[in-house]
Amino acid sequence: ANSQGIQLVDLDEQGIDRAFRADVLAGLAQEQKAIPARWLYDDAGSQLFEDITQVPEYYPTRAETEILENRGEEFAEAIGAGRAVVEFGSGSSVKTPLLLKAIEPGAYVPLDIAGDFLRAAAADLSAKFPGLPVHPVEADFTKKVELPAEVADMPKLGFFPGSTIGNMVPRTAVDLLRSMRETLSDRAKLLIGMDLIKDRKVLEAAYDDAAGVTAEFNLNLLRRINRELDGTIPVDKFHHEARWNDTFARIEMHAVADADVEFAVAGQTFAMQAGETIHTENSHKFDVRSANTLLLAGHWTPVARWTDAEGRFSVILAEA
Ligand code: AVI
Repeated sequence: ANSQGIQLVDLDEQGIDRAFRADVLAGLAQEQKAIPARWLYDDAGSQLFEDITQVPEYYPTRAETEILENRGEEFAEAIGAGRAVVEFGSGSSVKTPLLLKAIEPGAYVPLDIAGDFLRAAAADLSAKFPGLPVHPVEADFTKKVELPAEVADMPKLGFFPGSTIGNMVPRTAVDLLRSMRETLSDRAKLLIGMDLIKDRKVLEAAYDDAAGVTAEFNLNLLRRINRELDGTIPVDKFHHEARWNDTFARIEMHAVADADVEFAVAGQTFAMQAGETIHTENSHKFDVRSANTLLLAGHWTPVARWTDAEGRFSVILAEA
């Protein structure tokens, strides 16, 4: 199974990321080859994801932004003022200000594993909201995080936009939601973005745009393996595929071999037959019930829900 965990970087004597190597070697040894999606996001991959959010077929970013832009008054009423907003993952430059503008927060606490993104996001927000106390925390939020003493007495609002929860298989998603619940403690609320099940053609197009940006994003993982793990994967003999898996209600990204290929990675050899794939990402989609069930399993009670005008994406408010 593919999942998106987070770990601090641990380099060996050659400067190779041990966790990356272990995940890739284990994933390529499986019958259905699979590499955890978190490895898509090196510098090139992160930039390509930013580019994806701009392609016409990829609606989630625009749909969620529309909700955050238009429903500010309802957020303010449902959430209340004075909460410490704890954002899981470095704040995107657009979405976070929309929320902070709407709800009169008591403080802003961005959590991220990557210090650079974190400091940039914190500086950005401080400039936009001069009176707002900002307390960045560099941490792995898949586990309980100790929040700064300054926000100890404030009720918290967790913020997890983007439907990133959908990139995890349900058991990993449930673990994360429970960790968030622990981090945010009693009286907490959680505002979370969850993308919705829809026509499979729309979904498949969103993950296979005509300009080929998502294809580039996917195949960049193979290039990264070649760069960082001394790999010889013939990337030009692979193509990108976005598949709807109806059983698990998810889009899957695969890198499909166009011919029989052999290659080496970190000293080990692998063979694939034409048509065989490396599974590189899951993006689960939800309906009202599956979203609610996931939240409840994660120790959160859903209390309000908003969608964009076209009903493509949901933002859900839940209580501890
Ligand atoms: C980051 N995540 C929510 C994106 C998604 O829609 O699952 C990643 C992505 N993969 C391909 N396109 C976008």
